[in-house]
Amino acid sequence: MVDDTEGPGTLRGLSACAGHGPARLYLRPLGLSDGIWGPDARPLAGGPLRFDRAELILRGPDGAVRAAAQLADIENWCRSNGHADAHEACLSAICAPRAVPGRDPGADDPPPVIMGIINVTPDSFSDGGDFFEARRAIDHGLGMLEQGADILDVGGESTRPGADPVSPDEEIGRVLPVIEALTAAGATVSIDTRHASVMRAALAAGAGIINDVTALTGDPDSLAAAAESDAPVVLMHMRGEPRTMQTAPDYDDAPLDVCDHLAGRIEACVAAGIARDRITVDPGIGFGKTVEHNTEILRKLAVFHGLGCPLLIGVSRKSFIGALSRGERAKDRLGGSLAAGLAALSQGAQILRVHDVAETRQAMAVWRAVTSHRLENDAIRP
Ligand code: 7PJ
Repeated sequence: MVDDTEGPGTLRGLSACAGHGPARLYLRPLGLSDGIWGPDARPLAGGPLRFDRAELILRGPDGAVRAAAQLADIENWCRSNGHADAHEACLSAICAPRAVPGRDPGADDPPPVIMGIINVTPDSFSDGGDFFEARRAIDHGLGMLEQGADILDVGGESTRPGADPVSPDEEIGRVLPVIEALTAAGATVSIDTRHASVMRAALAAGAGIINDVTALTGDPDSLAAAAESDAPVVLMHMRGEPRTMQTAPDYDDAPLDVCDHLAGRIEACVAAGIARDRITVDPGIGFGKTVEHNTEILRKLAVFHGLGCPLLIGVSRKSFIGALSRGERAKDRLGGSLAAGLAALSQGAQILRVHDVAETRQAMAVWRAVTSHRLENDAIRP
């Protein structure tokens, strides 16, 4: 067995230790760039990022074995070792174009989608009552639209670690006026909830996307509520539930365990009548994960493209940023939020969920200008 704490090995090394019992196959695209051309280059999610190398991971009952190699060599190895079908299924899922919520399907140079966060939860500094909360949330949302948000994510229940749940009726009372006003202003709104009754009320009020941190497991009626609509659904991974999720979270392999969980939730959704092309996945940074789990998931994020769905990432102001730096408070974590967000985009994440829309737009514009090779390569490409 290759010790996978030592990083990827070679395909030859893999042959020596693979093949003991059934294994699940993953491919993690390496070296993603829009400047890669040539016969072996494959597009990520239809492009413009491409890759010609990957890490092949086989995980069986005894653990995982890994090798980094050129795509053609990986394909040949899989054919000779009984993994041809799994390899073809995973590579096709990674490469297939996909509809991304909040993005114009006709765009040929699609920028990543920015989802602006609107929390309609009581603020300890405010005693102005519900209308004041709603007015403030609406103004905040209109401001984010102006700054370039593509989606506004409205939530009425705090899911921060240790938070107490609120009743669905109270949640509906908080979010409905905000959703109505923002959709009337032309915004694409997602509803951040784990309650079926809130999903139904929000969709009826104009919300166009369901965002559920429990991946439709938080309420026995959620799968039905999503299935009876035709809205895109964001399935986020969470280990445990908000009140207890940060108590000693444990994984065999955080990225792969989260990937397997999301694959299971995609199948449950499809079985419940939610079409696969309506689903977006999210590894749930900060939800039942240590700092090491969060950073490993972000480092290896490209493995999630094998699920065949758009990838949404929420890192904005999360506590791992303070933990990696100087313990800054949430409002002082913009720099780390931008760094983690851009790292996710460079691995092909399609949607970023952020508090600071203007700053994210600016960072993204500069990042695209200095990392994109498209114009240059159009001139020299074979
Ligand atoms: C996320 C979310 C996230 C998705 C929250 C916070 C906590 N929904 N809702 N992904 N986080 N899809 O913003 O710190 O990461 S609430």
